[in-house]
Amino acid sequence: MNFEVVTLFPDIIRAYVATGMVGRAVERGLIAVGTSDPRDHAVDVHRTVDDRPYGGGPGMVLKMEPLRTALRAAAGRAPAGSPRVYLSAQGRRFTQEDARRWSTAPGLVLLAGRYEGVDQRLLETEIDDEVSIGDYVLTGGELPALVVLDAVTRLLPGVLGDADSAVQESFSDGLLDWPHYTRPEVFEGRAVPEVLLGGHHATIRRWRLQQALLLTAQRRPDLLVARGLTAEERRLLAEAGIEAGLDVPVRRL
Ligand code: 9D3
Repeated sequence: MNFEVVTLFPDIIRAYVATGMVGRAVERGLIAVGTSDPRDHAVDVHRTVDDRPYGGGPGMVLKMEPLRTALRAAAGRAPAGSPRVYLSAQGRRFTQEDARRWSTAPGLVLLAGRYEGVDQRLLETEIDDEVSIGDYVLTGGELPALVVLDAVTRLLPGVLGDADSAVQESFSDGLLDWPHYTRPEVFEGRAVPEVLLGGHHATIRRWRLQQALLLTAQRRPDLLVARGLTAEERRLLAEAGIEAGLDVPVRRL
């Protein structure tokens, strides 16, 4: 899959995609990541990419021309039919469902905004979708573009190992993860839960599911409502003193 990122700070993108699991995906030819810098497409001597907002007020707005040229250069390197996505604080929330959908696209063109944003006419004529990664204020769209790239990349065939891919299919799908432990068995007086030392598979499985359910009920009850609970899961929660209300529907597998 070919990602093209339009950004005034291509170094941020290059640094991240050289590293870790995404870096491996690049090395193995599973993804390619290009960047396109509007500054390289500015035509005046100062290489101007921004200008003052019509109507006044603070901040600057990314200008039509260098941005459109950079975006079209990026889109031209991506396969036909690659969605063009603008990362912006005004966008709808990016979700795992978007990651899944975009993981089957031929490519993805990501536009990272800076300053107060981009000229509205560019969004109307050149952009297919506009997403935010959450309700906090960042300085630009580069980190969000990397968040999208990262979430999409790990879904591509061959990127995750078999073990990780299998985990995605497991019974705890839609829940927060259970707690993890590794050696030593006791660290500064804190012991690993006894149940994990026994090697009793069914018991461990049950305990992990119960832990995942408890944590999800405490921190993300919205996930439980969205997912529903089987009779066994409801029992595991009740055993730990949490009665899931009628607002948590019955889960049908
Ligand atoms: C007047 C309000 N503006 C500044 C405080 C709005 C504003 C402009 C530019 C707010 C943030 C930004 C820069 N952020 C992004 O480009 C961005 C973003 C974010 O800030 N939070 C979550 N997701 C995203 S995606 C792009």
